[in-house]
Amino acid sequence: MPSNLRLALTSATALAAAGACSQKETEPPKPLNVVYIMCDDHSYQTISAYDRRYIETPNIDRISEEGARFTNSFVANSLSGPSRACLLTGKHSHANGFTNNEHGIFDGSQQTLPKLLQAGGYQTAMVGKWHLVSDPTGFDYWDILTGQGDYYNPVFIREGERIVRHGYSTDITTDVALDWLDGRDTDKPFCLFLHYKAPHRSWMPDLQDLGMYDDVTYPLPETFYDDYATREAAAKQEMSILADMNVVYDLKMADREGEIHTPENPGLEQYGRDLYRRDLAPGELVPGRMDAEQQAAWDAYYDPIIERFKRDSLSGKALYEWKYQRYMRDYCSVIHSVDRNVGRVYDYLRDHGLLENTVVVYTSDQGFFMGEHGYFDKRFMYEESFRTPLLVRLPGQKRHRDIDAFVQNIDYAPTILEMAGLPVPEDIQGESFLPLLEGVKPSKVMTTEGKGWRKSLYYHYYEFPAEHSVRRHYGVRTERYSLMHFYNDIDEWELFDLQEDPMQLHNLYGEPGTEDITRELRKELERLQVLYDDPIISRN
Ligand code: SGN
Ligand code: CA
Repeated sequence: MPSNLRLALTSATALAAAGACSQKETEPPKPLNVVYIMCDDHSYQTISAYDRRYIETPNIDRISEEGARFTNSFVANSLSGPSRACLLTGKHSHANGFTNNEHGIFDGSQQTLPKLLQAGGYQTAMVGKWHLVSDPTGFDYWDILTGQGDYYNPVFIREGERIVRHGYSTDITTDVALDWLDGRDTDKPFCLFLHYKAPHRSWMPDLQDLGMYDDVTYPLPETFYDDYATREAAAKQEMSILADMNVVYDLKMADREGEIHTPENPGLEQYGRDLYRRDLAPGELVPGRMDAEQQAAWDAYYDPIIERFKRDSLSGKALYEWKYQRYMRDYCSVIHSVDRNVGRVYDYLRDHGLLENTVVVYTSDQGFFMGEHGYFDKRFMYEESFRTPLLVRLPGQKRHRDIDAFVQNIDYAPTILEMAGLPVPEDIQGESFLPLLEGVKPSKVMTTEGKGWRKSLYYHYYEFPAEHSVRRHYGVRTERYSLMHFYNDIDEWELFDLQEDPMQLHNLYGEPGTEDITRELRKELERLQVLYDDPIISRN
C-alpha cells in the first residue's frame, strides 16, 4: 500500500468519510478526493449562502448546507495570478515570487500542492483559468484558458495544444472537467482544480441567461456615494463605476453603426468598442469568437437597450445609477450560469457515488466590489475585496456549520494535503484548517505557531502602477481592527475600527485616542512581516 494511502486511512477525516458505509465493514475506507471549484472575481455578496440581497444561488449554497460556510475567509493579495500562486504554494506572494499580474511568471519548478499530491499517489487535473503565464506543472492533465479566457468560443491550451471550443466558457469548462473525471484512473484518488473564467470583467452572460434579471432593481450599497473623505488612497483609484466603467466595453452599449477605432481617433468609447468586438465579432482579432448565430441572439437582446440608452442621453447621478443596474444585471446573469454548472458537478459526483468520499470546495480568487465605495474590481485590503467566499463540503461532518476563524488562501494547500493524509512541508506558510472542518475548536488547534488558531491576518498588494491605479499596500487585520499602509508614490496609513465602522468610511489613523491601538497593531504587523519573512519590513 502506498504510504499516502496508509496515512489517509488513519486520518480522522478518512475514517469519518468511511462512516457512511459502516454497514459494509469489510470494505476499507477510500481516500478522499477533492474537487476544488474556484471562480474569478465572484463576490460573497452574490452568493445567497452569504447574502440574500442580490441573487439566489441554490447549487452553490448546497455545498455549505451540506457542509461548512467560512464567515471570515480572506486572500493574501487580492488579484488573480497572485491568488492562484498562493493556492498552489501555500505561501504569501513575496515567498512564491508571483506578486502581480503585469510582470509575474509563475516559477513552476518550485514545490507546489499538485506536485506534492502527485508524489503522494494522487491524480491531479487543472481545468479552466490558469493565468500564471508559465505552463502548469504537477498535473496529470491540464486544459487551460489562454490568459483571462474569453466567454464565447474560448481558446484552450490542452497540454500544450491550442484548441478553440465552441460554446459558452462556463459550460465548456465544466464539460472538460467532467470528461476528465470520466476518463480518470479510478484506482487512484484525485484532486481536480476547476477554475471558471466567470464572472470576470466584462461580465458577458450566456445567451440563455440574457435579460433574466431585467425586472430586478438592485438596492444601492450603503457606501455607493462615498466621498472618500479621510482616505487619500481610497480616492486615488480608477475603478469607479461612474468614472471608469466603460459603457461600451463593460456595459455592451456598442453602437454598431459607429466607426471602428483608428489610431487617429482614440476616444475611450472607441477603445472600448474595439476590445468588446474582440469578444464579439467572428474572425476579428482572435479567431473563433461569437459566430453569426450567437451574435444575432446577443444583438437581439442588447440592440433595444442600446437604442434606449442613446435616446435617453443620461448623465450625472442618473447615468451612474443606470450603470450600476446594468452592471449588476450582467454580473448576476453570469453567476446564474456558474450556479447551474456547479449543480452539474454536484449531480455528477452524486450520480457516480463520489459524494461520500469527495471534498467539494467553492471559492473565488478574491472578493469583488459590487458598487461599495462606488467601485467595481478588487485589489484593496478593504473588506469586500480582501474577503473571499469559502464553502466546503467535507463528507461525514455535520451540516450547516459556520466557521468564523480567520482563514486565508495560503491555507488551502496545507488543508488539502492534510485531507489527502500527506505531510505538510515546513516551509508552507499557511495552516491546515482541516481540524476546524472536523469540529475542533480554534483554541484547541495546533498550528505552526503553537496552540490556538491565528488571531490576525497579513495582506500585501503590489500591482502599481497598473490598471485601476490602486496603490501598493500592506496591512494587518484583527477581529476588530484593520490597519493598512499605502506606499510607493504615496505614504498613507489607514486605520478602521470594524466594530464601529464596518463599512470603512472613517480613517482613524493619527486621531487622538488611537495611539495605543495603533502601536499594538503596528507591532502585530511587524511580527507578521518577520514571521512570513516579507522583505518590505525594512521600509516600515
Ligand atoms: C483585466 C481587467 C481588469 C482587471 C484585471 C485583473 N481589464 O486586466 O479590470 O482588474 O484583468 O483581474 S480588462 O479590460 O482586460 O477586462 S484578475 O482577476 O485577472 O486579477
Ligand atoms: Ca480575479
